[in-house]
Amino acid sequence: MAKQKLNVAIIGYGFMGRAHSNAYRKVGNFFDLEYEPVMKVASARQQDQLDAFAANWGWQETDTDWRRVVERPDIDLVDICAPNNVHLEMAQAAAAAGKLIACEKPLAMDATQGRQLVDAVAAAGKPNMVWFNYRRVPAIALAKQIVDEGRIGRVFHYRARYLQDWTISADVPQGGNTLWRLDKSVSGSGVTGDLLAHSIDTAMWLTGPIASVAATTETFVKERELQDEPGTRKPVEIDDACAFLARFAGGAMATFESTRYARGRKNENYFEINGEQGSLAFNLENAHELGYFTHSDEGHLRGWRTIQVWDSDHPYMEHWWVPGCVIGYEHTFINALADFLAGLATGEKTCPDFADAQATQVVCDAVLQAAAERRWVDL
Ligand code: SOE
Repeated sequence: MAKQKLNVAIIGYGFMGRAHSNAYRKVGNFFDLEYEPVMKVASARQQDQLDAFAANWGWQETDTDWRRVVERPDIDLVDICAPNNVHLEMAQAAAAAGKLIACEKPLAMDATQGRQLVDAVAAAGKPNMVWFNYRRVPAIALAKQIVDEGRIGRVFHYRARYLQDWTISADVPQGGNTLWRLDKSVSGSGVTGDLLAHSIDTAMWLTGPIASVAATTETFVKERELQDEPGTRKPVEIDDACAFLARFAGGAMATFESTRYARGRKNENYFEINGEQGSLAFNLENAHELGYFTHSDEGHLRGWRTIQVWDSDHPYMEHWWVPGCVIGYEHTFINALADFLAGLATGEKTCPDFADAQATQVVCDAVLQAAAERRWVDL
């Protein structure tokens, strides 16, 4: 059957611009889909870097005016991977133009903006998604399957941590093209919106809504030079680290911790769930493994097992290589895009969409509020 072409416009060419471009290039090679993305136009502010990006990844055209791009009648899907402070205006414009939208996480700077975006896409009535790519790690998708099959039973505990170490040096500047994550006016928050948003998205996917939080945050380096204005120093306003307690609506309790000051931890995205009948454990630094303990094993055989999530029975894996050949970080974006494109054909909503991502945004806001006011915040 002839494929339906889907013209894509991407806004932004940073880390995520590359990850998403790779997904558009490869998705049709590995997934048999009704829709075929066409890499039509890339948009960003600096023409020379934009041209190099487009040539490297295969975008057909470039345009430094994102508004013109979003309004083009030949564009079907707008992919937003520009910094957080422009998600609102870009996604609002894309929704008003009736486009499909794929937006990088976090959805917005805060839950107030997130609410505006949920309303905008609801009025447009077009499918949308937010790239919480870790849901598409096969081992995390397998954890979801095991939970949904009822194998671990009632959940008592959820424990998550997301650790990195790249901002320890006080010499790392803030702002600019590459370090906007350290500038609150561009990022909205520090590790809470950037890293814990992933942990919260996964946690609520696996364990249901969060009902209340109590938190503490710290900013270890108080002042940093501006990347774009060498010699000028400004206070650092983001949360460098955040730890919070949570209670789930379903009765489970949780701890979450995140920092960019855990020397040696590059991208440790870890969680463990303890249920009445069993437990699950995952660490992104060994992304093809899922720890599983089931109390239903005979006593003398009982113990933690490591499931190597690399067989064709495992989520997503039949689309990739032969059993035993692991897939990696970039594949999570390809898997996510495949789910979105498959959903366009079946009419099934892709998760997480803007409404799901807004639920995470609301938790992030509550965490920051709880930390600022040193109290429990109910959602
Ligand atoms: C920050 O360093 C970052 O790039 C996040 O922005 C991503 O969402 C995370 O997946 C990896 O780390």
